[in-house]
Amino acid sequence: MTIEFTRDVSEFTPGGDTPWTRPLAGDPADLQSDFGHFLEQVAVRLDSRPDAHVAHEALHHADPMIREQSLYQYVDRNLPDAVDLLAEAVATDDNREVRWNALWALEKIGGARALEVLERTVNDDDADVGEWAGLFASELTTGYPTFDRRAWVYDAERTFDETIYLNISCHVYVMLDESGKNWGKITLSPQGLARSFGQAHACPNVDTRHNKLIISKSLDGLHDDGTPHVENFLFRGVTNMGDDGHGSFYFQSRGLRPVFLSGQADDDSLGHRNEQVIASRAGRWTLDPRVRIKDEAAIRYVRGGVHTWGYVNFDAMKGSSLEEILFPGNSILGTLDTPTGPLTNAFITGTFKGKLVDWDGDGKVDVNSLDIYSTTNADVDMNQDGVADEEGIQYCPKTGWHKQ
Ligand SMILES: [Ca+2]
Ligand SMILES: [Ca+2]
Repeated sequence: MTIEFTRDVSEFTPGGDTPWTRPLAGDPADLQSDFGHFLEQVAVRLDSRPDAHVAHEALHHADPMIREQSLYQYVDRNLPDAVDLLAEAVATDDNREVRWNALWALEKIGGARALEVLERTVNDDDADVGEWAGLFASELTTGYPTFDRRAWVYDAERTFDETIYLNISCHVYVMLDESGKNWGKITLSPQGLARSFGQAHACPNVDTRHNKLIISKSLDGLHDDGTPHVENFLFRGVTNMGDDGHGSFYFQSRGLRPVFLSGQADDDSLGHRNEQVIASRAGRWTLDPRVRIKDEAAIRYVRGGVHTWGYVNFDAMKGSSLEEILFPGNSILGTLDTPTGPLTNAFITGTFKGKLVDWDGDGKVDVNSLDIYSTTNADVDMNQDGVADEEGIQYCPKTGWHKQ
């Protein structure tokens, strides 16, 4: 079908490399307003390893983070045998996080072959790997998660009713120059992101969870004394409980934190500026009526999307290998609407999934056993006694950023 216009409209039609590729699909304002999708069309992958090298490292690299990164890189390249590579990692890797994040990558690919691998892993020897497999298979076929029926353990003495370990998978689109035309892409698997940004935990308390949530991030390997680097975020928002047992939520966070001009956490060599950094998160959690906290059902699982901005010191990364780039603290969150906004050069967009896990291998799901260095107001609390180390300080105070 050709539409004939009576006047020349060429000046209004899109040009360049991104033509409208879905005729009759609907309104482009609905379908093409995702900034990440625009960047995806122009960005070049900064991981330049040959495909065969990526596949080899996915199965054989000594560092589980690099194995997982390689799996996610392979998937991002849309290679036809990605399902087979993921299936082999699920079957052979000895790191449980690599295995369950490989299962998640299979869910992202979708389709009958991926579903078959998920379904055959449901009764895995590692109950959490098996539960993830069943959960992803259920989501692929129904949109809803399923859970197994293990016993569970809850510690009433801890600050948070639940400590949910978040697997976050994201793409980081880095502006390569001032032209606005050239973007690079770094795909981060959950362990890759945790290595550089820190491991995130969602920490709901039953009585406040519909409107308030602490996300606490801890990063190992950054401090010489072995203590973790901690960043906490106080999110507030709303939760829709219209679908029984499932809460869909939208939360925002704004907190004072240092933007280190080095682009690296706790590296004050180039100075820092203290800014209100914002973030938002939206998604859905699911209750398990079997797991009870204070007479309420526990959140057994959460999933959602996240996008934020960051500052990557790209000059320091040029010519570096993956191992050299993904070191603790080598990327920080930034924000657009502040005096340091012009430094912000990386759009971070991704998804997260977290469920309750048996961390100590006793066969019981651990509801709130993970160490979380935060008060219920997101202040840093390194001795986990519920009292802020310094009132109002949500970001690791080790550098003294809050006093300068
Ligand atoms: Ca346990
Ligand atoms: Ca304390």
